Amino acid sequence: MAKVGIVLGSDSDWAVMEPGYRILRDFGISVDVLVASAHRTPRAVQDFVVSAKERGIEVIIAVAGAAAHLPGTVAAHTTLPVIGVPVAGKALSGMDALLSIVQMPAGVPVGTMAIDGGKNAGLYAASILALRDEGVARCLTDFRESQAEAVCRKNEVLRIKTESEEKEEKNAKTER
Ligand code: RP5
Repeated sequence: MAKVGIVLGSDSDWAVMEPGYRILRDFGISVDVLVASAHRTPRAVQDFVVSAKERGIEVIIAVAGAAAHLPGTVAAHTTLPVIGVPVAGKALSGMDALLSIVQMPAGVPVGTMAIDGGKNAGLYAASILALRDEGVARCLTDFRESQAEAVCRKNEVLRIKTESEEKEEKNAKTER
């Protein structure tokens, strides 16, 4: 079974990552979740990451706010693909975390998502797994199709609304 690891710098980061976790579970992907901080519990981070491959994990998502060194630290301990999710903190609205994660020096990459981009992190991890897992690939295609259908429905609702507004305007003018 396809498997992803999620490391959260704090339990307060869960709200950002939960939509991505849901995507992974909906696609039938198993997920190991750990709350562990690069500065508060560095040994726990290391233990989780070093043993990840042998536990079947193929991609790791690391979620952190503020001076977010967690994704880089995770990447330092593994050659598995690491996806970093910057979390919007109070002081700098996530810019601090974004720059900490995205500006990895050459040699140890972290694929960086948008600030609070937990849902895309789940989808991106799924797309990596989809390279070798047909079931995940099918789920991803279905997800894209239903997303496109939802856009079409919204477009139709807006078209009807704007056309009827124009019609009302025309009728009002001819009545004057
Ligand atoms: C970071 O500090 C965490 O990733 C979190 O985003 C932020 C605040 O952590 P808490 O004070 O809520 O535990 O390490």
